[in-house]
Amino acid sequence: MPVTITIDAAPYAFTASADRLALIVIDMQRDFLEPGGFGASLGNDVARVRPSIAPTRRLLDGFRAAGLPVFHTRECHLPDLSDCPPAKHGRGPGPLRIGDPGPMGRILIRGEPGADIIPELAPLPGEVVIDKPGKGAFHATSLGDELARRGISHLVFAGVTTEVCVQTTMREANDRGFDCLLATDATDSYFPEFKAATVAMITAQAGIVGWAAPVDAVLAGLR
Ligand code: TIU
Repeated sequence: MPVTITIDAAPYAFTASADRLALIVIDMQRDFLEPGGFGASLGNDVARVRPSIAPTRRLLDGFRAAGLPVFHTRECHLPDLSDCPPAKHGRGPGPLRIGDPGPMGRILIRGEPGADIIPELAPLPGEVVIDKPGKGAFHATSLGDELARRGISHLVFAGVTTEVCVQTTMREANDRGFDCLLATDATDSYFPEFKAATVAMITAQAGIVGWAAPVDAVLAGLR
């Protein structure tokens, strides 16, 4: 019989069968967390999202130690930008746009140094890495199939930014029938007030989108 994992969470306890639970780390890439990348090109202060790195590492270590599956995503585009809608390409203050050369290679392009996951959180062999052209990780990717193939029904989320790619993916997952929990200190926004609002809005209305809990509570549940 698989073990049932119980996590002390808001708005109430999150429970999952251990053989159906996975961690998804969203877009912890140099392009969002280091100067000179996509996040900075949009006018953001990347220092604001770096506090989530250490808690995300602890969460990763906990899932790895428990033998539970880990998925990573990267927001990035094909070198010819064929998967980047003109509406997305045209957004932002400039002068650097998606595909332009920057200090970490071409901005938000697959295979460039900026699109890499930061070294502190590098995927291990066997962990699935999903390259995604959108904010949501289910849109135009194999994520849904990869999760279905493993019988995953419950997801713990970490990553950046809380209200953009993390929340979009949680909402996609929620509509696809997954129970989702956001690890509150393993996610950050360039706008602290947006992070706080996201945590509040996903857990309001009896968990209309899902659950939220700090990394310590998630790790206590895995033990
Ligand atoms: N700009 C911003 O807050 N986020 C993104 O563009 N992508 C992700 O959240 N990964």
